[in-house]
Amino acid sequence: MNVLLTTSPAPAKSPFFCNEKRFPLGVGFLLSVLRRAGHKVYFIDNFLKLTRFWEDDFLMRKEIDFVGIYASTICFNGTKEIISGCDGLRKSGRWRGKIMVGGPHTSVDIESIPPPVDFIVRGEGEHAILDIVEDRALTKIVDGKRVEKLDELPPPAYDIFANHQPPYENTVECFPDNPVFTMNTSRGCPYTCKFCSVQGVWGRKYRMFSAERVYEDIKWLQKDFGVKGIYFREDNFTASLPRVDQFCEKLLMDHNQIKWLCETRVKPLPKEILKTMARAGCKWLYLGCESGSQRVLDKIDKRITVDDIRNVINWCKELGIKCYTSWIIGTPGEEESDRAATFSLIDELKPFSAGIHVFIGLPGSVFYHEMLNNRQYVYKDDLGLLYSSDWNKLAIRLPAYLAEDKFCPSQTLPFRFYKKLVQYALKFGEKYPPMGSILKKCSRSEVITACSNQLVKLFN
Ligand code: B12
Ligand code: SF4
Repeated sequence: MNVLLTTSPAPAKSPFFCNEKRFPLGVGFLLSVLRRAGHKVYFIDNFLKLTRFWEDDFLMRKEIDFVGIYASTICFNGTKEIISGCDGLRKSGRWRGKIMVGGPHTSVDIESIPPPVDFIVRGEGEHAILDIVEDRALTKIVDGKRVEKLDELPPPAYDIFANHQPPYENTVECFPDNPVFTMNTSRGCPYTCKFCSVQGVWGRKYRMFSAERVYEDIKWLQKDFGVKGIYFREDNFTASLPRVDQFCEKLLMDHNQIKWLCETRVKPLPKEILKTMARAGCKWLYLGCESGSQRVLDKIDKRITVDDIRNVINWCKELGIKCYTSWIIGTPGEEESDRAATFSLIDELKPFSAGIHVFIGLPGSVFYHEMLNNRQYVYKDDLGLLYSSDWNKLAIRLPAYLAEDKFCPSQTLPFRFYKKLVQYALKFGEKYPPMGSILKKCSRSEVITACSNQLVKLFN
């Protein structure tokens, strides 16, 4: 079969940062399993660059049998546009193929998928996509069977991504050399942080590629693609400490040791393992710290203490690992004193970088369902995202959400800027009514101009 896999274009404006353009590795796994089974694959990354392939003769020219679309909640309006474009071609009799949709959005809001879609895959796609393409799928909704032994999967189609035009982002701030490739080596997360939608998408069972396999893939990426660094772009790279230890052991014996960074929690992350990670080439950690208030950490079910945060950041400083720390303000039940504790902890610890994010209810998270059931929100947008009454007041992100330019202040904010920005945002936010009323009372363009002008002034 001829299969086109494609991602959905990013919205023009979003409260989420949509300018990081890295490999869509999940789609990469699907491309690889399809190729391994003998199908011909095509790939168009609309998230990277919008290509309105349904408006020309691409599907007919390539005799595409299936179009498979990666859908995320944030880009879902773009997904709908692709579906309607492909369905339009079918209705006009020009194309006869089938449409399938997968990705995180199908797991959290299946009802939103429009009727012209022939197959909707919830969860993992590797088994499901073969069942669909090889005519074994019996129902429209296919519950993707989990891949229990991830080592049995081929690596994602890095060849397609590495040679892609336009190119993907392949640098990270902390390494002088590039290319830096992303890897995704685990699925699921055993924790239940209430703001996080990962359990809604992946479940709590943690599955992973073995340390040996991760190491082998890195050697291959170094050899075939000249890769200089690896960014483990996944929810919880260190959830299995024995695997981290085995992986580091392999790297320690390697004369061509790769530099790497990963995303993780502060607990469990003992100093001993951090020492080993630093020796094995770990340069940077992206840490979900979330709050400096123990009351909030408990409320969001983070299962860490403020001292855990303190320890890890201080140890990393000693060991030469830079910390990008991520914080959330405005979670349900948070008070002014909790936020003050967060800002003062950031002030005390002075991490390399602090990204401060204003809470938005994401489908699939525990808070989302609580907010919906208790009507604890002032605004629900067209994607179903929930905004609490605090959102506007705390809207550090408001300028990014509304501004026309690319400036997104809460993303990887260098420490020297954060304090000024927070003070400013709190002051500025109070001048405006909550989000719901902004949308009703002001024209968007007025707010856009106000926000972007004032921020530009602040930074100049
Ligand atoms: C790496 C990453 C990125 C990368 C790459 C994105 C990508 N498309 O893979 C970049 C930096 C570009 C990115 C950007 C964003 N991301 Co991101 N990202 C991730 C992360 C950490 C890992 C993605 C991954 O590799 N997963 C592993 C692979 C195996 O899974 P997968 O990609 O979902 O694909 C599997 C299945 O979904 C399915 N499948 C996928 N597509 C299709 C298509 C068909 C036809 C079929 C049959 C099956 C199928 O099969 C695949 C293989 O099993 C996830 C968290 C997570 N655990 O997934 C968040 C995640 C996907 N991101 C998220 C968000 C919100 C964003 C952004 C809005 C940025 C932001 N500010 O947060 C943008 C939007 C990007 C987009 N294209 O939609 C959310 C999405 C939530 C939602 N409900 O949609 C997630 C789930 C994290 C979270 N907070 O919950 N992200
Ligand atoms: S925030 Fe991180 S640790 Fe918590 S549930 Fe989500 S992925 Fe797991």
